[in-house]
Amino acid sequence: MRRILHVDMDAFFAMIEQKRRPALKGLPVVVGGRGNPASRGVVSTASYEARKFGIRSAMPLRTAYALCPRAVFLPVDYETYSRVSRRIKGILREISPVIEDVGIDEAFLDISQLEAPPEEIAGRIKARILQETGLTCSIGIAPNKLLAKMGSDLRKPDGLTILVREDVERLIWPLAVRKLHGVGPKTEAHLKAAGIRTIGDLASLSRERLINSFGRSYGTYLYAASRGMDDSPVVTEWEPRSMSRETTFDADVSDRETVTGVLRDLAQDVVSSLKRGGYRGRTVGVKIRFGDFKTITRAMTFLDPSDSLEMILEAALRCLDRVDLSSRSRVRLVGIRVTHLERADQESLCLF
Ligand code: TTP
Ligand code: MG
Repeated sequence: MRRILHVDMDAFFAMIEQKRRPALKGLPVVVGGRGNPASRGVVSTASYEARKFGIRSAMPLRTAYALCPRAVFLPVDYETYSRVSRRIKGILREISPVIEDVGIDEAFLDISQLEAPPEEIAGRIKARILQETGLTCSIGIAPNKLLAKMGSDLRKPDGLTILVREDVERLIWPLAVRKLHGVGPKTEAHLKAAGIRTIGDLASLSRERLINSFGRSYGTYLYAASRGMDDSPVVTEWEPRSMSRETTFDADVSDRETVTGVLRDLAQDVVSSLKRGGYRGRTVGVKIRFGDFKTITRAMTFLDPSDSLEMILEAALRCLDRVDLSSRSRVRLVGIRVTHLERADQESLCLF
């Protein structure tokens, strides 16, 4: 059975602001737009204190102000939040490389292959995020993504919910249909008209009835999802397709020595990047741009992917040999590109 973990940060933007301005701790904080409640814009995040006044994400700032005039309104500082987000994803990646990044403050991890018990893994994640960012998160662990995400939402903030199949009836069925991933306001209204309010109500409908009302694909989805069934995989990040480096000379050059020397440095750089990411490349290409902007590329492919500086440099120099440097104007730019990348650990990633 798979073990999937979903992490979702608590009141993400607001907590970051409260962390860096300790005077805001315990106060209603609203992050949104340019932070001016009299201007247009909507609430991105409301701190838990602000939520007590009924303030919610996506609400106009003006409405939020009407609900709680003494709340502290702050502009969205996306750059800082993204930086914190990257730091958190870095921590998660260390726990399991099988990670699906689903938003600025959430991610799925497949922890099926880890030996430690789920409580311990969750505890480790919470402790490291708190230690490195000062923030709390909520975690759900379940046999699939659907239930893991619902789990992380069940006990916020700083929650941990471990769900097994048998919990679906007791913990998931009483929830409003809207809490089911993929059920939007339209479906909710449609179901409500038929007297279907909870996920349990939905699960009482036959597959045929759901397919009749919602079509084969969505109907089948609702049938499975209302029973807590989901076999969608954790999709790891997109892999880079290539790694490249290039240099434009201050003044165009004509001698082969200089071009070769620069190509050597660029190859060294690109090989360091490959090694850092754990990649090997199958194809090496060289780009030469002349003073008249005419650009020539040459490439060569290995039998087996490589991250060896020696092999990649040699391939680059052989590509360079196939460029006639004497016939044209002087060289303006030289570049190297390694493509058809493969990752050393890719095989093991494909196993689950
Ligand atoms: P959420 O995880 O939905 O919300 P949250 O982290 O603020 O609060 P919770 O404790 O309930 O998880 O969204 C994460 C961030 O994404 C949120 O801090 C701000 C941003 N966001 C918006 O900008 N607009 C929106 O409508 C929502 C829902 C989120
Ligand atoms: Mg969140």
